[in-house]
Amino acid sequence: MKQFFSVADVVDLSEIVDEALRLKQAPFAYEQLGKRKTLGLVFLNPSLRTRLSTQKAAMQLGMDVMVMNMDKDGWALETRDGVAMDGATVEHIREAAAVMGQYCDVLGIRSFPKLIDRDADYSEDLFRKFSSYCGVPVISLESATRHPLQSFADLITIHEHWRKPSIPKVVLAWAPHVKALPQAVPNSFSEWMCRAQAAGMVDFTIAHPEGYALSEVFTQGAAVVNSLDEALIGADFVYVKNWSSYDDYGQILPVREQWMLDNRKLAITNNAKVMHCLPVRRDLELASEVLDGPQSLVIPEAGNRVWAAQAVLKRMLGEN
Ligand code: SN0
Repeated sequence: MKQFFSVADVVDLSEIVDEALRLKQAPFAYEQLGKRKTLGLVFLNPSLRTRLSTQKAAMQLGMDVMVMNMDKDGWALETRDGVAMDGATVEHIREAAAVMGQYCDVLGIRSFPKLIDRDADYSEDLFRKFSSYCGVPVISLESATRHPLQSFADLITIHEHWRKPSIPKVVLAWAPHVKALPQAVPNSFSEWMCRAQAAGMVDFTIAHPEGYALSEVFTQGAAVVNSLDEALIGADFVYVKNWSSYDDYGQILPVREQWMLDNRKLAITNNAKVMHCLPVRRDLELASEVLDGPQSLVIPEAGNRVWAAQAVLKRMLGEN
C-alpha cells in the first residue's frame, strides 16, 4: 500500500478488518517488520486519538516515530505555486514535504479544511501536494474531506459488536454544534459504509436536517432522511456527528427540531449501540446519559483506532 487516503485505497474491506482484529489479538506478531523504519506524523491541526493510536500502532510494529506539530513548531507553509513568497509564509510545501521524506519511511499528515472555499477544500490540494513531493507512502490523519483511519476503526467496531446473522442497520445521525465543523468524518464514514453496504455487511441510512446533505460523491447507495426519529426506527448502530453545511458551504443553518440523541430518542432504536469519533461536546452533540450509558461504544471505538492504524502501517511496510 502506497497511500491511505480513502476507502478506494483498500482492495478488500473484510480482509483488512479481519487483519486488524488479528493484530488486536496479537499486537506484537510483526514487531520486527518496522525495525529501523521511521514514521513521521505531521500535524497542521490538533489531535489526541489519531496521534497516540498511530504512534502506538507504529511502536508495536517496531517503528520509531517522530511527530512534527507544523502549526506550532514549523515554518508557515506556502502551498501555492508561482507566487513570490514575500508575505507570511516561509517555506514551500515542495521543499518541506521533500525534506520530511528524506527522514521518514512513511509519513502521516493531518490538515483540516478551511471551510471558506468549497472547491479549494474538496480539491485536497494540500494532501495531494504533500504526497507527491515527499516521495514516500503517506497516510491521511484526516484531510479536508476524509478521515479514513477513523472510518476504518468504525467499521472494525461495528463488525466486532455485531454477532447476529442479519445485516445491522447503521444510521449516521447529524448532531447540533456551536462551531462549523468539517464534513470529513461524515463523508468518510458514509463512503466506508456505502462500500460495506455494497459488500452486504451493513444497511446504511443518513439522517440530517434540511440543508445538511453531504456531497453525493460519498453517499452512493445510502438512504437519506430528514427526520431523526424516522431513521432511528430499527437502528442497530447510531453514529452521531455534527457537520457544517456542504451546500451553503461551511455554514451553520438554523434547525428547529431536536437533533441531540438522548435516552428518549435512543429508545426508538433496536437497542442500538452509539458511536462518535470524539472529541464530543457533552449535552450539546450527545446527551451525557447516552455517553455514560450501557449502549455507548465511544471508548472501545477509540481503542480500535490502534488496530486500524496498525493494519494500514503493516501494509505500507510491505506486507501486501
Ligand atoms: C474535528 C472534526 O473533523 O469534526 C475532528 C474530529 C476527529 N472535530 C473538531 O474540530 C471539534 C472541535 C470542537 O470545537 O468541538
